[in-house]
Amino acid sequence: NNKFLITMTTVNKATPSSKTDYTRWRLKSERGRQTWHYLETDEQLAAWPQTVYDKYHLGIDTGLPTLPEATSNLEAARNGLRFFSKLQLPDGQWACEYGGPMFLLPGIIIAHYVTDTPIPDAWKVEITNYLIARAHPEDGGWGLHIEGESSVFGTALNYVVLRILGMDPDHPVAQKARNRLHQLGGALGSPHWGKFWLALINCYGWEGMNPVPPEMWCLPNWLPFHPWRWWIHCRQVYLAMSYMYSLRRSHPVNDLIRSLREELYTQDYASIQFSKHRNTVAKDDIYHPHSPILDVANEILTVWGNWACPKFLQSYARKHVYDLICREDENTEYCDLGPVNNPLNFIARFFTEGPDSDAVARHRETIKDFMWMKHEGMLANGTDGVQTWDTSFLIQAVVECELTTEPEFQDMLINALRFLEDHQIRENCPEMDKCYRQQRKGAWAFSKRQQGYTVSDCTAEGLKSVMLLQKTPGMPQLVNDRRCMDAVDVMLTMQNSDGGFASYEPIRAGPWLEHLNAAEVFGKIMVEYSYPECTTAVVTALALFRGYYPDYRRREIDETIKKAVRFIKNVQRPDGSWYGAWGICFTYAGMFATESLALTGEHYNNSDNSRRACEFLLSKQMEDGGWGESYMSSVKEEYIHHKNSQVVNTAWACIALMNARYPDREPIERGIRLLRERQQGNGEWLQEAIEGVFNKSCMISYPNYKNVFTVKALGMFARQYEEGKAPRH
Ligand code: LAN
Repeated sequence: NNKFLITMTTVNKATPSSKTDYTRWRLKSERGRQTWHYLETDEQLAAWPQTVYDKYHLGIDTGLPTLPEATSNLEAARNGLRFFSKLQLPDGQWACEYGGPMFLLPGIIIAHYVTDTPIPDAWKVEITNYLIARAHPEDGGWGLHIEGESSVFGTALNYVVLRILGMDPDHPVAQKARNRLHQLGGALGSPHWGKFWLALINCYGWEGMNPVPPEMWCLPNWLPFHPWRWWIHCRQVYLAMSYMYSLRRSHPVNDLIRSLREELYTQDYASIQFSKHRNTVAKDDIYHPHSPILDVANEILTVWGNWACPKFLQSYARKHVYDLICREDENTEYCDLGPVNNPLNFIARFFTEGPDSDAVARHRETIKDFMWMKHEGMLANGTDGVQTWDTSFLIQAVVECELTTEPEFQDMLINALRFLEDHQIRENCPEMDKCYRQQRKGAWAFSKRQQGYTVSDCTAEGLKSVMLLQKTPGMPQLVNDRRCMDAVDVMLTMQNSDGGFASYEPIRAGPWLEHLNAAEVFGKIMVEYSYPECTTAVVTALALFRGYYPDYRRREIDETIKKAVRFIKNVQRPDGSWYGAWGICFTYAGMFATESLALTGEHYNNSDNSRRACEFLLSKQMEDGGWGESYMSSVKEEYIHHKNSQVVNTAWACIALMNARYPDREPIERGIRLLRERQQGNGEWLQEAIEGVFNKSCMISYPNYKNVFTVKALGMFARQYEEGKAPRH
């Protein structure tokens, strides 16, 4: 196939594979919708030149110049921004890889397979390359996430992906992965979601899956365990899953499936009695074991589904669930909440409305938004991007550096502001109560407006960034007062009774619902929780807003802030730390929590909480002056050092100490020096260990952090500790 430059590359040291021509890949971002394109003809190539950001993400030399060596910390921050400004896309945001989880690609590829959606050849080559590059270097399997140990979930599903994409079962990579899978006991030990995907492609029996009855959506809303109260990611995944579980429809058997049925198991497929394996889960896969209550519920619901559920109720429930699936598609312009429910909804619509329906055509487009191309190949991102989130942090880093009026950064900032303006959500979902949606008019989502899901801290960071920039002389005023107030209105609907803020919605049910957590591989997935990170983002946004608009809902804002700071104090651990749910881990949460304390004037010299926070962080500083946290901190809920210091953890820890106005500059300066030493000549920082996490067990990359929080830390240090300026709080 001469479409690809077939170069023999050595991926993962051992295995030669083909590679596409990297000079032909282009990243396009239209109003936040980011997609990768492989240009096949020379005319296309001539019309669409490769940019610096394309090259950067593909690992091609960008040719960016070495900058004059920084002679001060502020100049180093400037250099960082000079570099980072080159990665901004024309629509104003900083698209980047958002990989890590290894269970997303299988859903996307299986959705293509089941719906007969062609997979572009260039994708096939590069997804294969990615999976080869990311196979466990010793045993050849895949885990829950890129840094994890091989599991049945990761290995069985990614093996299926390789086979769908055309890899021969005798290929050494396939052989090695299969051996690993068999060592782990074979695909029978897949966790619940794995069993589901395998059942869809007819490589597992539906009767071997613990039930996901759609009828639960017909229960009265006041019931404390009604699915509308679950955490949105859990509820939207199980929503679509329940529909397909109820249909029990699988892809017709063909040669590939016949072959997979033999490859995935250690026993003869025909001999497997799937109904006996509902609870068979490989021990290495289990993070959250079943509770006895869940086991009992599963037994009852199996009987219910097989024999007791009246037909009329079943078909009523299916219709109801399908209506919710369609609403989800429409409310999100077919982006859907994330990369698990997007392919699920796609398949549900395909099964129900057929291959030529409008819904299927739209899904065939939006599913592309999750794909990302990098030097290792093509992967699935954890969301349809990090657009709003990372754009907000960049703006705030520039604000901390007090460089918002610098002429050389004007275009970048105005473009970033335009992006945030464009991506503020302007309308609530139609009939939002019927689809159990949170108020969203005025909110920002994590990725883009089209996706349309309010996130408490994305709204807060978006609002802060807009307000801060719009107060800068010379900046256009794009978001008017009313729209800032709308954002505040949304946040004020979201405080929990403990004073904290959760992610997408206020808590709708108690943590006891984790007893019904059936996913096996994730912890804390059933309901919302209050998080110090989200809480800090909201209170700092409210406080900033209160400064600009002192009369708007003043009493409520004052109350909200007071209660929220109390929450932050309440969840501080005895050792002075906070557990971070979304970044790794205690350094991340420490950065936020100390900012909340600073907001109410609590610093090292006048607050016990602040002092304990500093002491905790200082006790973790490494020999070289940096901080480095292993992702095992998140898993084990205790601080675990990475073997090396990390620029991102170092920046977070330094920011935390500066938030607390830690009086001795020496330890902070050592951290700052480390950031300086690791900065490259062109202003960038290089990728180190993975930065983010969700559901305690799954890691996720935030590659922009290394270029943003470093700049912020340098700027804060320069302004506050070197120039002696008052901090913003
Ligand atoms: C994210 C990414 C962003 C993150 C922050 C804004 C950082 C956080 O402060 C609030 C929660 C949020 C929005 C978040 C929630 C869970 C997400 C969407 C993710 C970690 C990215 C991927 C993850 C999602 C659940 C992945 C799909 C997996 C399932 C278990 C359905």
